[in-house]
Amino acid sequence: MVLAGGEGKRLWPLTADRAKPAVPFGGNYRLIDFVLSNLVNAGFHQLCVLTQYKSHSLDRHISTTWRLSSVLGQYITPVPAQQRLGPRWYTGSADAIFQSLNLVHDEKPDHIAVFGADHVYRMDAAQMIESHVDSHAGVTVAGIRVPRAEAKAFGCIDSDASGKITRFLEKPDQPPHVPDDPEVTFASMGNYVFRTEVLLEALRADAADPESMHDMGGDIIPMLVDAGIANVYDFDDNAVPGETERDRGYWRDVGTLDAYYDAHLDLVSVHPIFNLYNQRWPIRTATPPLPPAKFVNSGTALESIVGPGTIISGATVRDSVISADVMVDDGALVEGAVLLPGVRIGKNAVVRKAILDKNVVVEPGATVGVDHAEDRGRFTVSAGGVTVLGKGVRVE
Ligand code: ADQ
Repeated sequence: MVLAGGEGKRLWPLTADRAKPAVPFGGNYRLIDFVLSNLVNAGFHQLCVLTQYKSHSLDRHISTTWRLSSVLGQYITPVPAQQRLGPRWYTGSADAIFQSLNLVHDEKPDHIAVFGADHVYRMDAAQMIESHVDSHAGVTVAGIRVPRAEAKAFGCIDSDASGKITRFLEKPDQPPHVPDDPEVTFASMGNYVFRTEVLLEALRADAADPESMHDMGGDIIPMLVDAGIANVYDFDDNAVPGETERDRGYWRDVGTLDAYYDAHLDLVSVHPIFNLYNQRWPIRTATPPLPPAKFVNSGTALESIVGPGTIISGATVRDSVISADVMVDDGALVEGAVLLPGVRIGKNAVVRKAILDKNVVVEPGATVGVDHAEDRGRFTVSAGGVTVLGKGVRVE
């Protein structure tokens, strides 16, 4: 089960019109393509994607891009909130699963993997599931070492030498650190594998608890840690075919505009720390039927990714991720920018350190990311100084 109902408030305005897992990423992809690739490449072909918030583009993307063969018993199905247990939306990620248990009863699996949909990474999910089955744990939580300064946003894990989780703190103000480094915290990646009966029992207990927020990380995992049946799977142990020394262990929660922007810059350096070109573990998606990118009138793009259908005419593009069907016109300068499909940059316009959502038009001579004070009055500017324009905005 893939949890894809997140609202992604901190990614506003990119989530004004779509669920967070549907946010475009890396020129060609949407965020959900990463987790689905990690599961499908690992051989798991029966996946339910639980959706809720503004799910239209997510549903469309899954239905059109991720169709598998029903003849072979393979499916990737978006499952919207069905209100089977009463007239209410999912109240939290645990409630999303609780309300969708009919899917589990249909399949009768021994184990259920519950993965988040908001992350950029490569992971062979089969290795985690194998470790879970071998250990006989009730639940196995994927864990990764993160800078302690960032750990407030995560579930924080203490574990013993056998891998048993001894303490789990969801988003604590004072994150604990690993024994050998005060600057590092062992954090939950939001990916879990459960023995089915353990998950069912935990969800029932959670549903009956009036104090619960019905959250996987906040309620279900702490309950199973208290019961002494939770293990951690160390992401350091995961090896993916074709990975390089540099991109091994890469994992980013792109929950904020700055994290989303930085993860894009991770793609465009000469030796990227996340390598999209590893065809032994492809990140799968469908691209629209567009012609190849074209560079005319001495237009250039350096340290950049450029999508199909894009034309760079007499313009300079640097350190940027340019999606499909973008037009950058003569004399324009685009530096450190993430341009989503359909963006138009007019003659002599300047765009710096910015994210431009679909179909944004920057008119000839206009600027974005040049005068921060002016930008703050007109657009969203992130804490890290990235100017962000929502879908279809026209910059005069
Ligand atoms: P968060 O990412 O803050 O922390 P949450 O917002 O619940 O937790 O998102 C987890 C996943 O569930 C996301 O893929 C999201 O799209 C989805 N989701 C959220 N609400 C949903 C709903 N109502 N219906 C369906 N899907 C929903 C979690 C864990 C932490 C862990 C981090 C890692 O709680 O312990 O450290 O993920 O990023």
